[in-house]
Parts: sequence; structure tokens; C-alpha cells
Amino acid sequence: MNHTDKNAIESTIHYDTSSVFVAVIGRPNVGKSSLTNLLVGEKVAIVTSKPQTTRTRITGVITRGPLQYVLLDTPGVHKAKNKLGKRMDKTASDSVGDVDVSMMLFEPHPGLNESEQMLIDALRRSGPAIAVINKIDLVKDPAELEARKAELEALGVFDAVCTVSVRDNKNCEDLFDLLARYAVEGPHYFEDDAYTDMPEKELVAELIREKALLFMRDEIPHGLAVVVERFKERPGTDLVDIDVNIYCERESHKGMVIGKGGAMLKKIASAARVDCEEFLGCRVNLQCWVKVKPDWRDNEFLLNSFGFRQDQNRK
Ligand SMILES: Nc1nc2c(ncn2[C@@H]2O[C@H](COP(=O)(O)OP(=O)(O)OP(=O)(O)O)[C@@H](O)[C@H]2O)c(=O)[nH]1
Ligand SMILES: [Mg+2]
Repeated sequence: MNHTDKNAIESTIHYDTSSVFVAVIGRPNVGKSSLTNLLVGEKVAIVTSKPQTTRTRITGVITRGPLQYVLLDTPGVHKAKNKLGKRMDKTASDSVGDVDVSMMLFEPHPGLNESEQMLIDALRRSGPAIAVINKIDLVKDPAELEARKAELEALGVFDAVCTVSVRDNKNCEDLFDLLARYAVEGPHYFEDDAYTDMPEKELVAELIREKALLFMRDEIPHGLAVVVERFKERPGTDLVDIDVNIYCERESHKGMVIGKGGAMLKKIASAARVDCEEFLGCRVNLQCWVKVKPDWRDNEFLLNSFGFRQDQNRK
């Protein structure tokens, strides 16, 4: 069969299904992961009040009848201080080229920083986008919100500018109809009952990192990497044994992660275990070890071995 015949046949195939790939982008801490989790209805991405919580691209899947939404939650764009930061920024800016539409989140207060400008330039080059102003629960004066909307509309990049509060679940459901406009006819890329393609091991590692971010002072948890070394069900029981290495950048940080008499590590592990048991639906025996890998955030080899690869394109 020659190419022309093949194309003619393919163009006559009609699918009853469609999908829309959506990049969720924006500055750190604006609520990208919170919105992704809310729309998916499951916790696929960890959320904390600290910027740069998300480090890799996380897929959240929602199937509603014939239409499948695939949300790609990305790291917040920022001025990178190390190679990990540069990879995180690249993950975000590369994502806008891989999708059917980008959903860029904004804080309600006015202005755009340099990293946001860079993302907007990428959107100008690579296709449709909508703007979502989040955290409107924090806005006292409606005129402020109108001014922010006008500011974003004036950029001429966004097909629509919406206002939501993920915290109060306000206007978030409306995003489904908006995103559906960008759906493309074709097969579903994920099982209809899937909500993420993230392996259980990675979800466990992320939950531990979330607790470290929650319980520890600013810079230390940003220098941690968590790797699950063993994940094994005990035959004949409802128990999973999970061994985890927590890598930090300096010997002095190791002491802080472990804490006095092991108190900090215990606190992190106990809280993470509760979450792991909930999402795995079984009992968990979690063992954590703290190790030092000096300046791993600037080491290409370690970044690769900890899972921060750049070849994540899925479409
Ligand atoms: N007040 C308010 N806070 C919110 C809202 N949505 C998210 N937050 C909070 O904002 C903080 C950051 O949320 P994340 O979802 O982790 O933000 P992110 O954009 O994914 O951040 P990075 O992963 O660091 O880029 C958390 O403390 C959230 O609880 C909202 O609608 N209103
Ligand atoms: Mg995030």
C-alpha cells in the first residue's frame, strides 16, 4: 500500500473518543499541583506551602465518558540556582510544546516576573493557552481582580482568562468545559480508570519528601532527594516492606534530618507511613536511611540516577 492510500484510509477512521493533553504551568507556589489534584479527584502530586515543591512532570488523568483529560503538572518556573533547577524549568517550558492546550496559573496580585515572561514567550510560539487566576479567596476588592484579568487579557496570548479558588473549589469545575474545546479525536492514551501513570514507588518517595518539606526549615528539605530502594509485599500478609534512602547535600544536614535521638526522621517517616498506607490500602513497614551525596543537585550523573531525566515526552 502506498502512502497516499494509507492516509486516505486513516482519514476515514472515525473514533468515538477524544483526548486533551493539558500542561499546567506557572510560577512556584501558585497552586498548580493543588488544582491538578482537585480536578483528578486524587492526590497525584504533593502540595506544600513552600515554592519548588514539584520537581518532575506529573501526569493526572480524568476520563469523563468519551473524553479523556491528561493533565501534566509541572515544576514552577523560577531563576534556577543549580542544575536541578535548570532541569525543572526546562521540564515546564518543554511541556507547552507537547500538549493541545496549556493552562497557565497566576497569583491574583498584579505583575509578571521574568520567569513568567519566559513562559508567556514560549506560549506565543507554541500554541493555545488559557490563563487561570487562582487564590481568589484572598482577594478583598473585586476591582483588583478585574484589573488583573484585564492585565492578562491584554497580553493577547490567552484564549480565556478564568478566576478560581482551588482552596474553596470555586469555578474549578468550569475548567473541564473550557479544556474540552481543545480535545482531539482519537483513542484514549490511558486506561479509563487510571488517574496517573506514576509508579507506586515514586509516589511513596514523593510523600516522604512532602513530609520533610512540611516539618523542616527552608533550605534543608530542598536539598533532599528520596529514592525507594525496596518495595516488597510480604507473601501471605497485607504488609509491604519499603526501604528508602534520603539523600542530603552535607554531613551537617544529615544530622538535622535525623534530629535529636532520631526524632525528626521518626516524625517524617511516621507521617509518610500513614499516607502510604492510605493510598496503598495495606499496612506499610517503612525504613528510612539518611545518606550524604555532596552537592547532588549540581551533579548530572546523580540527577539522572535519582530520576530527574529530561526525556519525559509522552505524546
Ligand atoms: N489561599 C489559597 N491557597 C491556595 C489555593 N490553592 C493552593 N493554595 C496553597 O498554595 C500553596 C502552594 O500550592 P501548590 O499546589 O503546591 O503550588 P504549586 O504551584 O504546585 O507549587 P510548585 O510545585 O512549588 O511549583 C499551598 O500551601 C496550597 O495550599 C487557593 O485557591 N487559595
Ligand atoms: Mg507543584
